[in-house]
Amino acid sequence: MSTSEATTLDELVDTDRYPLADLDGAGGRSVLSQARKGLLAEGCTVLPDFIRPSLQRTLQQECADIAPRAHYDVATVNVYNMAVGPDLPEDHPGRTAFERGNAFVARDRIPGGSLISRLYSDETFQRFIARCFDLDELHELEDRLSGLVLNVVEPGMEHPWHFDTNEFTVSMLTQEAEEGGVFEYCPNIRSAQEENFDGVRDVLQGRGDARTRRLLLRPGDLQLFKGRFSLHRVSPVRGRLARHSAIFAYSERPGVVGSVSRTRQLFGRVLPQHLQAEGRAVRGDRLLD
Ligand SMILES: O=C(O)CCC(=O)C(=O)O
Ligand SMILES: [Fe+2]
Repeated sequence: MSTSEATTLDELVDTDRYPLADLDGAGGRSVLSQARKGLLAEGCTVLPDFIRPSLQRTLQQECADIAPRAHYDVATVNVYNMAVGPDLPEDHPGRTAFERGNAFVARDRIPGGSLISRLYSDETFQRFIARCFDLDELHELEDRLSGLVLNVVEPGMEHPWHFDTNEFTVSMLTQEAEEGGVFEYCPNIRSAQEENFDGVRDVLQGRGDARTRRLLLRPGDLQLFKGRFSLHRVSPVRGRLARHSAIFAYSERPGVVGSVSRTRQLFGRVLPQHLQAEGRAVRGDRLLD
């Protein structure tokens, strides 16, 4: 298939293997239980070939076509996205600086008819994701820039170690790097109660191999991940090809809009909705970023 026009969810997703509309049947229950097991134990699960092989080339091409719309701004960051003042202890892992060289295509620059847009907004898909994460409800972000993004990591760049602000993330690789560009993560290295700065410091200083997992992802695989407690990164990309991944952001509460400062950092601009929502943000825990 070369075009995504008029493609139903059944044509897009391998629903023989992943019966999204029949989650209470034997096949659906088995897929859910497998996904929940991975999320519980490791904070991560991968559903290989979620997109049917006949559409994987379209998926790759559609995203490669929009990748030049990414906002580039190599920023110096740390794991916690925190300001580093003179009071911060010398050995605090927040003092380790990285270059965040990945770039995001914002949702308002992703065509509504593309495969990733249609999957993001599909209610059957959303119900499936909610069940995997054991959530009663799940909502698209109200944020018209960050709800759905394409993450572009060009050769020579990396998406360095970090924690996510969101409790859970849904993503899909759409183009592999020739070399490098591996998703690496340290399951549950921190909790809502304990930052574990010693463990985090070990990873940042290259002593975290024993606790680091590396995922082999192919275009069209769906990844569910809990990134609030698991330190993770995309390792430096080598070779000629950029690594592309679609990130589907949802929240448990309706109406979520990103902060002005973070939005400007990621996309180089804000919309009136970000200015209006400023100051109304609610956080569920007191962890650094
Ligand atoms: O692109 C990926 O696979 C990971 C992206 C990520 O960790 C993030 O956007 O927070
Ligand atoms: Fe992340």
